[in-house]
Amino acid sequence: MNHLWTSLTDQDQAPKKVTACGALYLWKTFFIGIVVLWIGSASAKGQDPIIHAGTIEISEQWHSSSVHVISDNLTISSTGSVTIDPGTIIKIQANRSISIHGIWNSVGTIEAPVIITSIKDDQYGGDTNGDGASNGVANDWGNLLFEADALTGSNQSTLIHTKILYGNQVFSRAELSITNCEIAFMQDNGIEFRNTTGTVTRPY
Ligand SMILES: [Ca+2]
Repeated sequence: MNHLWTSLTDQDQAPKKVTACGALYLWKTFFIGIVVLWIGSASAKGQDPIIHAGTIEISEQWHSSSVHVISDNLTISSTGSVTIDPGTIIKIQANRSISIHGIWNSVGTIEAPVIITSIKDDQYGGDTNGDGASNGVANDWGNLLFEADALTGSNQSTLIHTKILYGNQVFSRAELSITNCEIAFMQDNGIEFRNTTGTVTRPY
């Protein structure tokens, strides 16, 4: 009978307590891990943007792990190509524009659209401009311009599941394919094609 009362040292009894504590410890670790990941993600999207300006002459892929800020006018040269991952947020400073001579592929999904918006738009990616709560308004930024010498045919630029908000307009002199996109709160025509053909498919 004595061995029943010395169970703290009994190898047959102790593991049950250890297992219970271990499960609790694992759950707490898991929960803390989730919180750390959430804070880390919020920080990455709110305070560590990737800055773009000037001319891009090579192929780049922009990922959704950081907000991308267009701090000054941006040109994609005839040799340049930018491919944008689903869920990527791009914020454009006041009066700045993006001009595309090469390729601009904005490839969102219905679950994770690409967002192209104003630096003041805190709805996406948090308070990137660091001024507290702020909202975008039409004409905050300039134009998304697809220039006449932009690549055509199978290399033409595409906008898929992309939201374009609070600029002046999307203006295209080149072939351009737009599928399942939302272009809203723009100052001028939301989108204008001039001397070219464009394809707009299945708008929201
Ligand atoms: Ca703000």
